[in-house]
Order: sequence, then structure tokens, then C-alpha cells
Amino acid sequence: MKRTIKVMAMATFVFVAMGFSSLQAKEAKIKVNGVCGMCKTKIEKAAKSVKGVKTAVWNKENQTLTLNFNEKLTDIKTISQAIAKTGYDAGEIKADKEARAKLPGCCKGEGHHHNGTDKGCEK
Ligand SMILES: [Cu+2]
Repeated sequence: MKRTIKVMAMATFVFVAMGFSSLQAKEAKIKVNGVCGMCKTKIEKAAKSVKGVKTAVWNKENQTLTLNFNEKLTDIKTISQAIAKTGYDAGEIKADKEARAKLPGCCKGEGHHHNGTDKGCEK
């Protein structure tokens, strides 16, 4: 009998904990104007460097970054700003001009075509 109560108490605790974490986790999608696999690495790294971001996956085909983050720790604007600092437009935030100037030409959608690998734009 005692054991049953213990198990039930634990199960309740787990449910409550799960409820809380799902409340805090928010999924959002923002547009980020990357081009290649190298851009992908940079964009995702920048997003994940923000405290509270659980997952960040950028899709090259539709230039959409899918985020999963803790609303209590961060928000879309903060994450977008972190990405903009690396030289990409992110959602409402425009890319940092200096950082963008340092990106390889093809990552800005100009010049020679990139080779489509994760190494990025180099020939
Ligand atoms: Cu690139």
C-alpha cells in the first residue's frame, strides 16, 4: 500500500514537472536569409548561444529557423538580435552591417555560386 502511494506521488510529480516545462517551451519560426551549409552552422550556433534556447534548426530550402526556447529566459527579439550580429537578417531585425560585409560573397547571395556543401561558398 505504502509503495502504491509512493509511485503515485512520483507519477504526479513527473506530470506536474512535464506540465511546467511544456508551458515554458515555446516554438517559433523566423526567416533568416542564409544561403549555404556554412550559413546554417553560423545561424544555428548564434541562436543556441542565447540562454534559454533549447533547439534551433535552420532550413535552407525555405530559409526558416525553427526555434524552441524557454519564454521565461528569452524572447524572439533577443534571439533575432544574436543572429543579426553574425550578418543575417533575422525576423524583424536587420543584419549587422559590419558582420554582413565580412560574409563570403555567396552567403550574401552574390558572386560565384557556392558548392552546396557544409564548407560553404569556397570553390
Ligand atoms: Cu553561406
